[in-house]
Amino acid sequence: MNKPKVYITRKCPEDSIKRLKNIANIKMWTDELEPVPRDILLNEVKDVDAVLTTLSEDVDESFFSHANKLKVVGNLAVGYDNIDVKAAERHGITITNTPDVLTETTADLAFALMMAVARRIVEASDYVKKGQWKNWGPLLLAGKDLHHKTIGIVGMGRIGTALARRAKGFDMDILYHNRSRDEMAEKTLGAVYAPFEDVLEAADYVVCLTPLTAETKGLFDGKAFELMKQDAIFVNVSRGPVVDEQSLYKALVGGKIAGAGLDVFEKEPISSDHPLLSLDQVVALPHIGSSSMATRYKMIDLACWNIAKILEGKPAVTPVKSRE
Ligand code: 8YV
Repeated sequence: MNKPKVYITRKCPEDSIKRLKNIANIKMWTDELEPVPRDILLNEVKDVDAVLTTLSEDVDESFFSHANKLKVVGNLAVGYDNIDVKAAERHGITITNTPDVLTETTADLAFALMMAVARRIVEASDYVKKGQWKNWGPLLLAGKDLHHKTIGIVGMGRIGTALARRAKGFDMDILYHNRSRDEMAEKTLGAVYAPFEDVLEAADYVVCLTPLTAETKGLFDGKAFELMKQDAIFVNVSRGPVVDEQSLYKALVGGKIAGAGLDVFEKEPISSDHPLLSLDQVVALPHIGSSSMATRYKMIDLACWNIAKILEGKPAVTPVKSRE
């Protein structure tokens, strides 16, 4: 019997895809960093049973219209805003994501960004490396505390709760805003639910963890930054378009807020001459929220497992449905 065919849109380590190797013929794009060109991808889609995608691929109506026998698209991310899930449902194609396995790693990075901006870690490291450290002064590179401050988490899903646990360990007060209440976090961590605007007004650290949807696009606009405390630090580890970057830049330059830690941007990769990158009070990362070696292996394995299940005629492990 012919084995099913799987196309993988980014070069992954051979030992990370072993779940699929025995059951499928695998073709993989040859570059680890450069995305597969659209025309090549659409050509590959024609002849395969499954595709393992990343956030770089638009999995939309035109993608599905090229497919002849596609059964499943396994997205290598918990977010799936790159995928038109409704279109997939119309075509009878299963979409899967990689939840849970990346929760703790991404929460670690969110906390690291809060810390990096608050304690000016990047500036301070540069100061030493550039040979500027000649002396000591009482206020040399003085930053802000995290302990006993208030964190405001916007988007209290799995990663939000994991971040709240870290904040609790730093004796922080936890405010959150979410579509639904998180009773467990309220009971066990003392997290307090508040309307979006109230979270912005009260928090010393505002962390954006909400998925990108039609409702959340541009959620952090000029008005939102205006509401924040002047010494607040804003962190985004979800999706760039949830933030209006021009408003964020204006808020930072105008002293409406004190700093920002950004792992995601409206357009990725962000151009190196983007105004936000010129600011000392901004720490910018190349979308590495889930990027620990162990977690990336787990994500690839889960994406492969989902694909394998569908190819074996079984239900996927972590399928996604279109949002209402
Ligand atoms: C992705 C992410 O893994 O999971 C998500 O939604 O944003 C990251 O963890 C990364 O961007 C690769 O697609």
